Amino acid sequence: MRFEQTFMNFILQHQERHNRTYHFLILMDAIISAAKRIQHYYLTGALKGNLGLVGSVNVQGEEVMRMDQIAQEITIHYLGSCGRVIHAVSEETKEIIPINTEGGRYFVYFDSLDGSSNVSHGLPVGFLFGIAKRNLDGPEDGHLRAGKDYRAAGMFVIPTGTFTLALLDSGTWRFHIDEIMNFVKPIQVMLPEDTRSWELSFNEANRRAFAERVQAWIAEKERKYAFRYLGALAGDFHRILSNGGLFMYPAIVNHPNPEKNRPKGKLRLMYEAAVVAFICREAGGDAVDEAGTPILEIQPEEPHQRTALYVGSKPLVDDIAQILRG
Ligand code: FDP
Repeated sequence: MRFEQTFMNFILQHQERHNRTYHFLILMDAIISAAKRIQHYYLTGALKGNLGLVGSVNVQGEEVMRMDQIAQEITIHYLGSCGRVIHAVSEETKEIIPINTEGGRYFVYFDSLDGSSNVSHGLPVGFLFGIAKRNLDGPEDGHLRAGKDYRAAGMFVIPTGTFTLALLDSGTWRFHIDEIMNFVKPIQVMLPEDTRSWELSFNEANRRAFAERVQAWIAEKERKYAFRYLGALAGDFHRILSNGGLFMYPAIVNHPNPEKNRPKGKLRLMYEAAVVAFICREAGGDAVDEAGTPILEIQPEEPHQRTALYVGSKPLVDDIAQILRG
């Protein structure tokens, strides 16, 4: 019989090789448990027509909880019970969520159901998370960490069953869910250098609302690369990691209805942009914002801060960054 290496075994070996404690392993066990439970909910919900659309009512006549609220409740439960998390920042909750403020060791920034427009179709959504660590050598002030201070970042594509995890200075790894719901078979992911498979991923409907210099850059590249867009960051970024190219959600500055402009971009820095930027850097890529500033360098001023995002193969990020910096 052939047994694939499990995620837990992989992470155990990683911790032992680096002479680290098991605290991180315990935290990862909690995150994996949450992801599996969300995956189960998503699959069975699709089957029963119970995916939790706003205001919908299930077959028992009860109001259905929205899938993103379910995912949030599941995640907070596991983060709380593992005893290793000081506080969390989540897309679903306005304030920072205190969890184990005395004994906790890690900060977790997450969006446990990203890409909500795909929910009603049962199409892929993401669970994105970044992990930072408290200051163990002195007083901890609990401040929000920039992406460069994350220790790990990961994303599950649900219900596809893939899990990608980047560990600080140790690469980006991809796992697949097996028949008994274990994530197995670590494969190191590096962005391909061969430009023939590269793709551009962005919402084409927004194109004319981007800054002119961004529109001109796209016009120059469009003959060279295919466009792909699923509308869920984890799924779109998963493709870019495998095929190379660039995912972007630029600032919206030229919308015909100026009220719909988003000069700061749409995506959230702490649990979307910095997560994929961290994963991308460990896979040999890079990420910048609308000013060409590296995403991982941005110090968050508030938990739900938005940013424009350009993330992917380094030559393309360098190219657009030069234009963005003017
Ligand atoms: P959604 O609004 O459906 O939750 O930040 C959320 C996100 O999805 C990303 O997952 C996705 O990449 C992007 O927004 C899609 O936005 P558009 O629908 O504007 O393209």
